[in-house]
Amino acid sequence: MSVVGFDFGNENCLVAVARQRGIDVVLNDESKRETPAIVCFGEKQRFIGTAGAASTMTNPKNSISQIKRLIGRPFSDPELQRDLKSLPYAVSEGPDGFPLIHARYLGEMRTFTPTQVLGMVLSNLKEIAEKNLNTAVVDCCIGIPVYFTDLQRRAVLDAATIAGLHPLRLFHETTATALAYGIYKTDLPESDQMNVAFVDVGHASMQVCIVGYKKGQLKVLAHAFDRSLGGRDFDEALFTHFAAKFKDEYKIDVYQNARACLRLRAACEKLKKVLSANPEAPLNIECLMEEKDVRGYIKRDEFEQISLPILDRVKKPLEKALHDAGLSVENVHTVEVIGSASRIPSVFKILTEFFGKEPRRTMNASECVSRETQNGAADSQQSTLVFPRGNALPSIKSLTFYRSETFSVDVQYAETDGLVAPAKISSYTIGPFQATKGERAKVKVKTRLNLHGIVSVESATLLEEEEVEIPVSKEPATKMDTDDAPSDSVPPSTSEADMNAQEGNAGVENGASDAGDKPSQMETDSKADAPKRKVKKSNIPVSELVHGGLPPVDLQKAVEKEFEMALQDRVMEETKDKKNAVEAYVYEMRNKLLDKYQEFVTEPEREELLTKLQQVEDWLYEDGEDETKGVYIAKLEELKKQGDPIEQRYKESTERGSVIDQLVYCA
Ligand code: ATP
Ligand code: K
Ligand code: MG
Repeated sequence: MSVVGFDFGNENCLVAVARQRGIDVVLNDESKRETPAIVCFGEKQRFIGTAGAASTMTNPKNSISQIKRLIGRPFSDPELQRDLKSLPYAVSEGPDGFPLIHARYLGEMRTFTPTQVLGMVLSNLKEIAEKNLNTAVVDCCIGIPVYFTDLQRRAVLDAATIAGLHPLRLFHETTATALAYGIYKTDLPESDQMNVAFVDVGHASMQVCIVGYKKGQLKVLAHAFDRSLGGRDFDEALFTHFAAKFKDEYKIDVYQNARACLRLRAACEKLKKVLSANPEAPLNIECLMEEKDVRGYIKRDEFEQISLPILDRVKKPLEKALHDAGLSVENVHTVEVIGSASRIPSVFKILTEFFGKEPRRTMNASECVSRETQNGAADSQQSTLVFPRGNALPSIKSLTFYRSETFSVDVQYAETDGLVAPAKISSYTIGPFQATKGERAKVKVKTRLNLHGIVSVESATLLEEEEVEIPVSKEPATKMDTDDAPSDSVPPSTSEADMNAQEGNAGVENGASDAGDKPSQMETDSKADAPKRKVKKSNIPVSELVHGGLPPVDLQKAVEKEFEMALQDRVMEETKDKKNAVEAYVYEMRNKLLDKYQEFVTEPEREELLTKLQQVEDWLYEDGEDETKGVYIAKLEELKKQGDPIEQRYKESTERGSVIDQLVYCA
């Protein structure tokens, strides 16, 4: 079975299917690879994706875009606050400290969480996949930027659930590209490692990933990024440039007019794209504001000049990635660009100058989606680095604490320099428990870095030694601890990283896999003749206090709401279909009556039906313009009652005709 991959960008989304022979990008209804990440709320239904983008200009306040910027970010996040300034829709702070989006939907103002809106975008992508594959799509992989925080990852997973999807894995966009490249390249070296730098410049962010390849082998050497550097910054530079120019020349201040801002921004994005292919380009907008038509013009050189502050920032992630990978530019064999903003000539030039070679565009970002790879960066407890950057996924590790009573464990990021979200991800309360000796007891806490790169505390076990006589067992203590049947003993060779741990500090112990680290009920020290010591293990309750991600009840509610909204959309789509069917019938029947049905109707019969058809046509443009599905179905039935007998007569006659033809032929 093929795996469906979703790549949701700040601007565009892609659906891809991993097939045996490679990765195919699925086309949407408009036969395009890219589907805009936009949800437009209407008076009767939502318009998502391409349909949503079409409504942006006419209904800007209710067209929600750039959702990737909002997802999993607290309202107070300064970066989010900056982003909000250029968004045409209203956002306020919700009771939980996360943003709430305001939009007019079904005739009233409503609020939606970014998670809900991403859920809508994902369900649109799900639909595109289903139409194409002709099968239900539930299991999927979803691409996220490498810098997404735990909160953002949780939000993406919640959004997927809302969309009725089950993500097998969240994967890093650039890592997926690197993997696809490795599959695509058939001439990778056997021994000398070949280093490739992948540079993704998207709409709002930039990511760099340096990978070392050998035949059948891939090593991610470094990741770097700028969360807020992308194509939209160039749009903004052009926008500022022309806003000032028009103020000067036309005495209009677009900043005072939301619609003018929106139109100028859109025109600037177009202009930017034109400048990728042409050395100069015009910018003309009719009736921008105060009934003034504006005309502008810019050369590529001047565009580059006004973009210098942005271009300066492009180098930083490149330098960091190179440094972290421990490479110099000479060691980078190939540079691969992805992301459409890398098409800006000045960006391409900077990359060329930096690496001393021209980047290639072998991997269309789109081709790299549905491959699952992951690595994560997260950290935990008393500044013990549990899961270093680049830790394999999934992964389980044990922490050892010496405590006498209930305590708490915070999961937090090791480095916060590159992350805006609160460093703290979640808190776990371990307890209550009773240490029998009244002193500090040994407590093992099992933590897990899951497939999506999310850290959680799985369980806690209290370990207490007791000296007891153990009846000589016939069974040697070599039975392995298995998954389904917890045994009473394990071999004493179990590695005990905690032996070296200082009091109060946590010792870290690696667990190779999920199955390899199941806590057993008892651990026996089976030294030959010393008094037998038993380690009594008892489970300690663990409760989680998550900062972010929806509580199950709220998630369920969001799932139900999405179901209702999707139903409404479907009803409206079907209504349109039924209305179209009435309209099509009117035109077709009229043509046929004047053409091939002519011989099969009496004159009065024909006149009566033609009049009826005209009435219905008028009705469609007046009273019947906005009716329910049922009314259109009834109207079509009404017409068919008159039309069907004529059609029947025609059919019978042509069938008879063809029988006669056959008879003639046989004879
Ligand atoms: P992100 O990666 O930030 O999440 P995304 O994946 O949606 O966003 P892309 O689709 O890779 O982004 O790129 C979109 C950006 O590329 C937009 O800013 C768009 O204006 C710009 N862009 C598209 N085509 C061109 C072009 N020919 N020349 C210059 N810029 C372009
Ligand atoms: K994209
Ligand atoms: Mg992208």
